[in-house]
Amino acid sequence: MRLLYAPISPFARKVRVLAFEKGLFDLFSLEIAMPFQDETLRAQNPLCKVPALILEDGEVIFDSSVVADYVDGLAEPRLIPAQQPARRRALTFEAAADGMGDASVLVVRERMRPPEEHRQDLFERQLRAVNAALDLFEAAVADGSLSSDRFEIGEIAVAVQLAYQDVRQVSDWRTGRPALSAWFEKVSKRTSMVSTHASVT
Ligand SMILES: N[C@@H](CCC(=O)N[C@@H](CS)C(=O)NCC(=O)O)C(=O)O
Repeated sequence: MRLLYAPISPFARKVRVLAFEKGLFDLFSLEIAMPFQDETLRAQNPLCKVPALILEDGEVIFDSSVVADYVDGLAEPRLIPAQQPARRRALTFEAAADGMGDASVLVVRERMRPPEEHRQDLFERQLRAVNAALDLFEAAVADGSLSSDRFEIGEIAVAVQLAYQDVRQVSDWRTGRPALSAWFEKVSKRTSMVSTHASVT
């Protein structure tokens, strides 16, 4: 299987971390694709986004939650819980983390635009989404619904998006969020996180 990814993409990293945690990392041949520079990716994924997974028979699957679900089904232990309510709670954390990532990518792109083209209203709306998601995660760590004793899809999705906040300096997310900061400190030491870390050069 070929996993098209970008080194700093948090969405692609979610899949890489999940595969690593399941011991399936070696199943993938990793291929870098740069969605904003390389339109050839569109032949695989019409949205021209990473990650995209190309199966042995040429079938292509995306987006990251679909790829994660496919990879999770390949072997035990399942990191997407099968039973409710654990399943819906984990998937809701994944959705909140992915949505925070979508908003963060827009914040980063908006900052790259010349000041005269800046859309302050759009920018602030995305930052409100980022901050509200971060507040949700802070509360979830504090009440134990995000755990450092397990590292399932919800935890993985949140961890990779927090790392992206740092890599792209999207927000000063640690301020006022002590539980989330301590949680991230702990989970980012996992081998799956360390070995998939990438920085902007
Ligand atoms: N919802 C998608 C989001 C993926 C995504 O936005 N990936 C970024 C890289 S971090 C990308 O490829 N962006 C290209 C674009 O937006 O045109 C998923 O979960 O896979």
